Amino acid sequence: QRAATWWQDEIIYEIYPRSFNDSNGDGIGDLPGITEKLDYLKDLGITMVWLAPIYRSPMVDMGYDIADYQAIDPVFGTMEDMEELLQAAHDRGLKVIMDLVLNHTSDQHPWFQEALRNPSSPYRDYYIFKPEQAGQAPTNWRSIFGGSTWTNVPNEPGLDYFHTFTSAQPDLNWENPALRQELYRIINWWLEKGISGFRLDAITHLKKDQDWANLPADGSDGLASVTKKGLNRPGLGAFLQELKEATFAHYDAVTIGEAAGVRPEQLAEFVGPDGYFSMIFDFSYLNIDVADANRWTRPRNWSIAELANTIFASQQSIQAAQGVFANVLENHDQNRALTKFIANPAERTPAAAKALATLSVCLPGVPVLYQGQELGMQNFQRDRIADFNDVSSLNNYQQLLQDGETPTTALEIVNWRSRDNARVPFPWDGSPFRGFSTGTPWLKPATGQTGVDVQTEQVDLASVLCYYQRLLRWHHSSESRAFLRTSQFEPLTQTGATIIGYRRRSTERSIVILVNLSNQAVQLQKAVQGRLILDNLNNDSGAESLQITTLTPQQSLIIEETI
Ligand code: TEU
Ligand code: CA
Repeated sequence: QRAATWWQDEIIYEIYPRSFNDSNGDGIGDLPGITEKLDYLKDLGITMVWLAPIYRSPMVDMGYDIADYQAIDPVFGTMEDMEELLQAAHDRGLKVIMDLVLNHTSDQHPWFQEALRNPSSPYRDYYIFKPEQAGQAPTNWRSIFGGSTWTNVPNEPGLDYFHTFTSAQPDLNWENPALRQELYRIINWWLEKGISGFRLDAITHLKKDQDWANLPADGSDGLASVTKKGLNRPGLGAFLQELKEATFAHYDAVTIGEAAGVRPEQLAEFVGPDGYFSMIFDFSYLNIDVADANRWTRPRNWSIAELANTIFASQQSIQAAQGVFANVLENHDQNRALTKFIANPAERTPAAAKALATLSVCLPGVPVLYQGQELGMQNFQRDRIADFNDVSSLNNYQQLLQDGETPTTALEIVNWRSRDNARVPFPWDGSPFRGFSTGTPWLKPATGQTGVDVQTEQVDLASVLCYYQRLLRWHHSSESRAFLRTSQFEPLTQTGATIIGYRRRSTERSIVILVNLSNQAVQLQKAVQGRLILDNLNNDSGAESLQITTLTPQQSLIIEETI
């Protein structure tokens, strides 16, 4: 059994600051807006806030393009506002972690600007510059958001710089020790300010294969995904180990790696007791609707059994590695869980949102919620491409048209996948601007989700919000916290095709989680005997012993088994 660490008992909530709460009426959420709402978060039952990037940025990728790692962007406020937020959070017993983008900066960062201005500047070697080959880009790699990974350096014909994401996000050259030391200095500066740790953005992209070799094309654009040469490549571990030793380890900081591409047999190396990070996100089942990793398409068909098996396989590999997962249903890059996991629009009900909550929160690992998930928000349909903001939505729309899709189909696909589904203003109430701002919000609020807002749900015991409160309170209670941290995970296979079930077990206790994601009542193949802890369809959970033989449509149960 691995030793207990403080961060294993946290319940984390991701805030997308731009869309959470606007304190000054400019239509953009900000830090004082977050400070105003800390009591809401405390009441929800979370213990730690993760702030998506708030650094100075031209916002081409909404803050994931950093122009100054040590300054707050003016739209979010000032460094004083940040210090006040930290103080107010700590006063309430809440911790704060920040988002750390180490793979790239903004093209407006002074390092990059200096590298462009002066070819003999040491900052040239902070980034990756390569000559074109007979008018061709140095390699045929496709960036994550579409198009080549190479962009011509202004005023230097024949010379390109490398970017895994948009051309406004030049990649840092991690091969350069001076750059690495500079980043460590910045990280430690933030840790000294009292933040509790970081979520590490795109962290498995740091290492690029140094052969800079072309690949066989994997798309109609003649390019091949950069992930084949720049994701979880040999040599990455040496960077991550050095990073940990130079920074986080000195502060007992919590780290959550956004670590796409980590294979099950690498989990011990990444998140075992001596891993590079405290935990990484388990994204395995968030992409269950994705038909093609290289381009946007309509959702693929999948079954509840497939979802169950994906979750089970993930949990079994993390358990074997003695590692810890950050469990997520949503984040700022994803479509909404209720839309994704419930295929039939008529079944996207509060009950279904609560059943998904049960499924995710009771898994071994640390729950990470995303703003609006606790309200049961859904995707929001837009009928014009102009209503989208996200750079990947706009790029993918153009790519779909180029690939011959009709505008209607392209829009349908973008509506499904768009990251803007998660980025709409947070609904504090049902008014036109959702109580998010007194001014016009930067992004159109979601419509057609009447009653999905804090004001309505706070006073309705049957709401998704009140269920999350009960679930998180139970999770964090002294009765269950240590048990959920230490107990084993066992998939239940004798349930029925549309029930996802698992058991958490120690030598003294056993808790069974049963989740029926379908609209049919389902008979259990084997009855469960025990005390009901939580029923998503019924607010007053009884203490009496029950014999559970059937789950009603969209029901989820947490049962303390009689053993
Ligand atoms: O996303 C990273 C990201 O897009 C990759 O993890 C990608 O999904 C994967 O490597 C493909 O295999 C993060 C942020 O969450 C996102 O908002 C930013 O746009 C992006 O990094 C760039 O900073
Ligand atoms: Ca504002």
